[in-house]
Amino acid sequence: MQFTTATLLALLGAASAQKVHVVSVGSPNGTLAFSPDNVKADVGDMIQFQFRGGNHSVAQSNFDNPCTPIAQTTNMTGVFSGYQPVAASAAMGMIPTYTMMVAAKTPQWFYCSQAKHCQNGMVMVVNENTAANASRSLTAFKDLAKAATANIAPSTATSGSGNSTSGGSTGSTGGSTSGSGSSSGSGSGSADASQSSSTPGASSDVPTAGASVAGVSASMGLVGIVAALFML
Ligand SMILES: [Cu+2]
Repeated sequence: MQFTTATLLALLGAASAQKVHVVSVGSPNGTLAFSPDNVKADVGDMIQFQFRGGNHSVAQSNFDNPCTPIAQTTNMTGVFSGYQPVAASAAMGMIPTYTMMVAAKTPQWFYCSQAKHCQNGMVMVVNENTAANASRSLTAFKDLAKAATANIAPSTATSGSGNSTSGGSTGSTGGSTSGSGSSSGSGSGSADASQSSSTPGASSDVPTAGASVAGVSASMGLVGIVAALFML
């Protein structure tokens, strides 16, 4: 799987000025944070979440409803890495990762759906834009999160367990670059499905919404392509 990851990154690197932004999720000593938690990224850049310790997730909300899957408040499916438990002793090359493509310059808000991690500040933003709206800062988002009455996990997406790069097999079945995004979200709704699968068929062409979902399936598609290359 490292091989796949390396190849994927090489492929992406070759595809122009795309950057990969690494975000650490948690740490071996139990930090409840994304680091960095405020990322500026261009459309087409990748964000690779590296799960460093504990049992965390990356889920997408909107600004106004932190700690709540974005699918519950909009018609977006949103991003969900599933839970990624990591032993504190895990070697660096063995940690799970989850990679998504940035599909918009507009602010995108994320949280960890584990326990009260979201309320405790385990949240982050991609492309904060306080110039457009000073009240929509990461600080303000953390304050809102602190007051959230519940921390809700999205229903498990197809990329749910394990490493999204090795999840390429899943991706290659669903993830075409046409970006319907339906590969995530409509998933199996396993044990922790505190969300009724209220994804109302989030069909593709929602402006920013569909866009970031499309980003995910596009990246999964790429992984699929990489996997396919290995089959040759
Ligand atoms: Cu967490």
